[in-house]
Amino acid sequence: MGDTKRNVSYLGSDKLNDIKIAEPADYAAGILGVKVALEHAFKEMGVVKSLVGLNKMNQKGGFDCPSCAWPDPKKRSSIAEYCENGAKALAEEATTKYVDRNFFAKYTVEELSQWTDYQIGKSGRLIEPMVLRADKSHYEPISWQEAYELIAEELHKLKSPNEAIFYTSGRSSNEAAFLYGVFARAFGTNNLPDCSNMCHESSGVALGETLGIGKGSVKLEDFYEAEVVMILGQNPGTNHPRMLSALQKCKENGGKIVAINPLKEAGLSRFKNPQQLSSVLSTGTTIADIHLPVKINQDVPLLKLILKKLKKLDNASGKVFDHQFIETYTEGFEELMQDLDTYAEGELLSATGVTEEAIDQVVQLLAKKDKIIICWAMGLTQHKNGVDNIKECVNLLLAKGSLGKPGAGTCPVRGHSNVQGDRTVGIMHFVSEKFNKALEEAFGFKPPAEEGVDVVGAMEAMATNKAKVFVALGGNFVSATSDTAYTALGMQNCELTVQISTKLNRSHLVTGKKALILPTLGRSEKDLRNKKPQYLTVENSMGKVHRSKGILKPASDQLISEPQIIGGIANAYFGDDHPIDWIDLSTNYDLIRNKIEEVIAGFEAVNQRSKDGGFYLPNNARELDFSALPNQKAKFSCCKLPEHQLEENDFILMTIRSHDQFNTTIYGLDDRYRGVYNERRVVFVNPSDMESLGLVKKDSVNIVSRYNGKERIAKNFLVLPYDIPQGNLAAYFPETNVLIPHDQYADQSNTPISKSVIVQLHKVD
Ligand SMILES: Nc1nc2c(c(=O)[nH]1)N[C@H]1C(S)=C(S)[C@@H](COP(=O)(O)OP(=O)(O)OC[C@H]3O[C@@H](n4cnc5c(=O)[nH]c(N)nc54)[C@H](O)[C@@H]3O)O[C@H]1N2
Ligand SMILES: Nc1nc2c(c(=O)[nH]1)N[C@H]1C(S)=C(S)[C@@H](COP(=O)(O)OP(=O)(O)OC[C@H]3O[C@@H](n4cnc5c(=O)[nH]c(N)nc54)[C@H](O)[C@@H]3O)O[C@H]1N2
Ligand SMILES: [Mo]
Repeated sequence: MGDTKRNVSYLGSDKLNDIKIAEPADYAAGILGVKVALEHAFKEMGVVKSLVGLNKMNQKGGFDCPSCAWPDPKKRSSIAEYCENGAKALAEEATTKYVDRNFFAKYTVEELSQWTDYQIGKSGRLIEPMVLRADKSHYEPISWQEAYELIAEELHKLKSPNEAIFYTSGRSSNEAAFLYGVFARAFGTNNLPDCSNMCHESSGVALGETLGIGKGSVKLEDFYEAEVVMILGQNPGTNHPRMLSALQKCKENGGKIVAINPLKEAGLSRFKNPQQLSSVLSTGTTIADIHLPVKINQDVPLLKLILKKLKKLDNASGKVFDHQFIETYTEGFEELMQDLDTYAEGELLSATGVTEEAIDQVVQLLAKKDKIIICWAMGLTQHKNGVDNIKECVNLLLAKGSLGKPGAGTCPVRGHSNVQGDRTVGIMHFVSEKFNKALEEAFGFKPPAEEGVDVVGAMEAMATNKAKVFVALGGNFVSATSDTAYTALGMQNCELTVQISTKLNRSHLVTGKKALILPTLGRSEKDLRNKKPQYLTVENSMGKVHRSKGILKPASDQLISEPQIIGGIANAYFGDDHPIDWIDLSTNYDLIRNKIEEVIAGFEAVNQRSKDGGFYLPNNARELDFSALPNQKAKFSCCKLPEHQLEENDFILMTIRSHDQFNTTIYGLDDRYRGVYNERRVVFVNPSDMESLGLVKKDSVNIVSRYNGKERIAKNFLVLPYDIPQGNLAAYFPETNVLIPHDQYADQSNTPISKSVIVQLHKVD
């Protein structure tokens, strides 16, 4: 399967395990969550390291949880300010299993590539730099200096700087990401694709265009005051568990929660707060007051219908929409109202698949309230019309005047713990004149003026031999991107692929002709430079920058930090007499922060303020300042309905996360909340669809997509009956990425359509 040039597999084994199935859970967290968290931690790190590490996670003076980007509350819990999945993330990073030179001497890359992602990840932490030389079958040790020189040599060989690609994943720090972006531009390219191209890029585009800032407007405290929180396309119980505490507080203060999701996710049903004994012992807090089981990608019709119904009520009373707010701060309201008139209610309703009664409950609720927060994640962004999905959310908030006041606003819930910060400090493939000018003033070189490639552009550049060197600051490009076969081909076309990583993953095995593994310190580990402890900064999902300082002993004394690695590469490339002193910068991170302060607005006195508890970056939407937008007004948008050309037996598949994974890192084989144990190769199907296809529980199927005449197959999945809308399917990624064509992505944002893949199920006999 998946054989490529070096004869490696880009998919790994598809053998099935002995699956166990139970009823889906009806509550999240609770004591079982704590038990599972500690089991993972103790198994990977041992008891002492677990307790030391967990005790410092998300606490003042400690390190930022490497899992999601949810902010820390002002008053931290004395028991534990982490969640089950944060503990799993730490366990994964601070594991006491190591991948050393003996490991690589024992297995060829071809052998390792046959393993599952789960087996690969569980082999342990990377602890020394390794090289895979051309035509060799094994990785071998290499010194840091030799590794830097190899990279410099390959970069010097390129005909154009645009033949190199510098990818970033969102675990990096502000300091590392900034230095990396400076290096790429000094080298001469804006080829800076980023994991957020596959993630919240649609949010960035939609919010930038309508509100003048590509980030959310709310602060954590807004949740405590909100009257209504709407959660669309997000599974916080698994992916942002600490958000449940904020929702619990919202409910205690009288707020209502509306979940809009094809699935009735456990975390949106009930929550037993593990930090409160009373909560654990009781039935917990009901989270969603109303759940609208919308069909996949029918959020636009649903939001249009809600707006249409609100409009009718407003026509009668004049009090449902905030006309003064609309008049003062916005443009395009009349056009939107006229556009809504062109849609029939019945047409919208039948597209959503939701009952009118349930929608009316939401309309009644929204009609009377104006402290409304809308939260969303990948269920909205990863569609062809991902940008429109978010513009419809903005329409609703603007019409209600629900922005720039306590308890109201936009909340794109970010993925990786510093994905927002990386973008803030300059990881972007497009050109900002303001940024380039500031960079030129701070460093004295002229940054390239030509736009670079994003993730889908990078995939194409490599597959068509336009790029020759691929460097990744974290992440797992091969498994995370769409169209695994195409990405694998592109990686193998490269002369050199370089992975700066903490853990072994498939991108170390499906490589260029030559490949380097540059192991780095994790968030939780102490970073000493010339015996001086260094700290890093990160930005959370709500635009607050704060300090993160590792406290655990590094997994090996060969490990160095991301800034140091970047400084080493840059120094080898430019030489010692370059005007930028890369070694100095990467030895004392205060110096990098000084430069960030010079280049990026809002970082004034960052060295001082990041130590003093952190600070919020400027946010014009929060301040209702739309002066940077074309007419100095926030914008309503008229969006079209989504289109799917379905043929007989076609389904729409969403590729989602199980409870036991962090993107391509597989913590375990269970998805406890959905009642699936010991297997990831499952596809969730509506029982009536199973009947019409003649399928029974645990039948084995291949999932097949066909776009532009090309068939793609994900083999060997077990059918599970599930409460999912008819015509819709769900399965986990990365196993299903092989189905998503590289040229199917969202308009404007280029985010792969990971949540609406058209597929068929073919029974395997
Ligand atoms: N433990 C853990 N935490 C994580 C991650 C992880 O893998 N594991 N990943 C991190 C990252 S990078 C990110 S981006 C976030 C991801 O966080 P989420 O976006 O919550 O992750 P997904 O599993 O992709 O879930 C998407 C949700 O959207 C719903 N959905 C799918 N399609 C639609 C649709 O068309 N409309 C609506 N309304 N809903 C839809 C699905 O049923 C599912 O509940 O989590 C971050 N945190
Ligand atoms: N089909 C489908 N595909 C998807 C998605 C989906 O919902 N469906 N979601 C997309 C989303 S939202 C995202 S964000 C991308 C994620 O894409 P990536 O960010 O590329 O992938 P991750 O799996 O998060 O990367 C994990 C690897 O990062 C490395 N790592 C971990 N911590 C550190 C660190 O501190 N420093 C360094 N240098 N390396 C570290 C480890 O080696 C680990 O193996 O995947 C996308 N792909
Ligand atoms: Mo993400």
